Amino acid sequence: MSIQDELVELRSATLQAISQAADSEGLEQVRIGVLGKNGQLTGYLRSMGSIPKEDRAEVGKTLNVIKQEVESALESRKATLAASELEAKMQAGAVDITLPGRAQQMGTRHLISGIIDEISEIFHGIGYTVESGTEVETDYYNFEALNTPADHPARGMQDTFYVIDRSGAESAVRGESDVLLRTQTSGVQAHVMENRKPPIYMIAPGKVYRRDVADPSHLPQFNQIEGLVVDEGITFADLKGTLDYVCKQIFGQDRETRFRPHYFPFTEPSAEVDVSCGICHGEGCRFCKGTGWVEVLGCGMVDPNVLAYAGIDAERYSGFAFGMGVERIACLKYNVPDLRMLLSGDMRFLRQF
Ligand code: 2U9
Repeated sequence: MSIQDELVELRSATLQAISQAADSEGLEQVRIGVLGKNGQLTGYLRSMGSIPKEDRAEVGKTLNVIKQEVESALESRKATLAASELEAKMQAGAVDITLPGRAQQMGTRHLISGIIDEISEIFHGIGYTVESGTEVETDYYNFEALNTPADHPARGMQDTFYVIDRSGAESAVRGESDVLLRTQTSGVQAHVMENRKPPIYMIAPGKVYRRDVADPSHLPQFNQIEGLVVDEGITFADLKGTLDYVCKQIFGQDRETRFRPHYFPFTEPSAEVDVSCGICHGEGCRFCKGTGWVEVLGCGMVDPNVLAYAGIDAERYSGFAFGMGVERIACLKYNVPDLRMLLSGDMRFLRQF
């Protein structure tokens, strides 16, 4: 085969490969194979010196014509492929601006916030102030000032999360740190007693933390509303009258209350308060485990030691305190069987309230 025939064959094979290249990448491979450093056409151009002198001009002319043809075919195929690739890309990322937008779901106030507001309103109505404090507290205000020293057995009932101080990490291993996530809001009352003179009529709503595993009746983080009254002449009758009134406001006027003796380190005497079951009205059913009563809060007369810790004259003043779990109150009020449902974030559940 003469060199001219070889070139004619190379020309038609190259132009066919160019027209058949499926994408820019394939086209680039064709270009490299023909015009690249080691390309076929480049090879012929390089070997011009070895072509007999009499044929050189003719072969050179053919090579130049083929080179120009190939270059212009490459250019035009490149433009065609680029346009179709851009089109495909635009199709893939296309946004249909005629589609209706996604409506933003309106949020609602969470049931727990609703109950906190409702109970705060009830206490506000009988002259109580609503106080708040920090969720991180010192061991002193969370336990010690509430008559619960380090070796007190009641500490075990309320194990918590200790906050590690990075600057003194070795001494702040669990149990040695004296900074913790509060297990009760009681520190707020202790701070108020230290900073304000009686009469004190206050509640402290807020988040508390305990080293508990979540189950239908426990959460490692929940909300409490605790209350404290310190004044002259406060008796257990004041405690009973106040909490009976508040329970009726929360659950309904038809609900009875009963006070069962109990133990808390910070109050003496102490009691747990039950309200008559809202399902069976005291008859006994599955909801109240056949007793006719459901437990709603704890309370007691403030231990004189606790008053003394805060610098209050326990001879002159007496007081009562109480505490309730807001999630528990919410579940009792709305017959929710599992505390964890309140944290599920399921809008179908939360919108009901
Ligand atoms: C001071 C003095 C006394 C707070 C009190 C309770 C009773 C109580 C629990 C109910 C369910 C907490 O959410 S719960 O786990 N609380 O029963 N709390 S008296 O007494 C205080 C607080 C502060 C200075």
